[in-house]
Amino acid sequence: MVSPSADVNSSDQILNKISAIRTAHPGNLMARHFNAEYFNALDQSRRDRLLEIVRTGIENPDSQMGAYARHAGDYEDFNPLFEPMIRDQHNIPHDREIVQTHDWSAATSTCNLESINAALTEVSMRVRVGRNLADFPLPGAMTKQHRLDFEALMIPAFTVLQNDPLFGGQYLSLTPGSAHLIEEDAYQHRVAAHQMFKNMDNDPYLNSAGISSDWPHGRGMYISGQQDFMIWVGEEDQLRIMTIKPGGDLAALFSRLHDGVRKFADLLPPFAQSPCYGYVTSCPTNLGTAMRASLHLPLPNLTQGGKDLGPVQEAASGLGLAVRGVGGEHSDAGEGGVVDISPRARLGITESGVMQCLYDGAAALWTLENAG
Ligand code: DAR
Repeated sequence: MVSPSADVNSSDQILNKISAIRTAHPGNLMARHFNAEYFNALDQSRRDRLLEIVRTGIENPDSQMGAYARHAGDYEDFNPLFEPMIRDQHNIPHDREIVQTHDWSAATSTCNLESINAALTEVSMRVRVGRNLADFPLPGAMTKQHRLDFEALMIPAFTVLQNDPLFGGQYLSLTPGSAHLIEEDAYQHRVAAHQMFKNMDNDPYLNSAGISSDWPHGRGMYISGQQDFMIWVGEEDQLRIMTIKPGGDLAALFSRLHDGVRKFADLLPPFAQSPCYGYVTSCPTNLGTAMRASLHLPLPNLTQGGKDLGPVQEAASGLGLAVRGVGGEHSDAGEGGVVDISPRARLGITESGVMQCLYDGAAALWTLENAG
């Protein structure tokens, strides 16, 4: 891509490229909402900053969002770029104020998949939140030293967790030379077990955004002894805090995450939060609660035995759900048509609302699956 600090002609080249992407890839929300007049009115310094934010969506035209924030203030500094994209992604109409409130209270209620069907007792369930410290740049703009300093800042907090009766565990670092270094074979085993994140160097979207730079320095994972509570360090957000377990009791899963997030947050400096966008994350898709809650549901009829996700994605969209394969983004359905379903909205909805949307969506898809 043309280097940011180029002259007006290269700006025209960039604008023409974005216009071509808008036509060829209508799902690229950055290209869909990019405003040439707004861009041309910026001074060179802010044009350069903005072009780094959207570099991923230009270099990867098939992007869903096509932009990652690089500093917590980017969402306010470049709101004319971000707001239309955020409203589109989170389905927030222009006449509704964007405001984020937090409510985990339903996590103390009953929300058990067994109420949908007695067979749903060993469902793979996962819920995670992204968090970034206000004192550091977001991962796309972190230097190698930032990444090492951030990881070093987490170690004392992990030491406290290790001695906690409910969250005791260990920290496994990928940083060469770390006292907590995990060997390559053990790391690959943890990736295969869906506990640790994959080598970020293999993700072109993250590469373009600088989020995967200096891999694997400053990356690692804290995992509880029960293997059901994990904290990723240095992935797409500085922190991804998650609970994962088979079962059906969604409320218990959420409640454990809430307890873990509060306990860990009390050990750290403040998280980056936006007045209207809630918890600040690298990707606009994760703003607000910064929560992704998902479960794996066997839907062999709706997916033609896992061969075609199209029909179930269409049905799920009407329920406010996204559907993907069981191996993460851009993956295929698992054996027997098992798919990963999760609420799309994360902003303008509370944590309890996310859990309820997931439960109600799973019930509706289960009914559709078994209607024939
Ligand atoms: N691949 C990027 C991000 C899409 C949403 N998923 C995240 N944030 N992991 C894209 O714009 O397609």
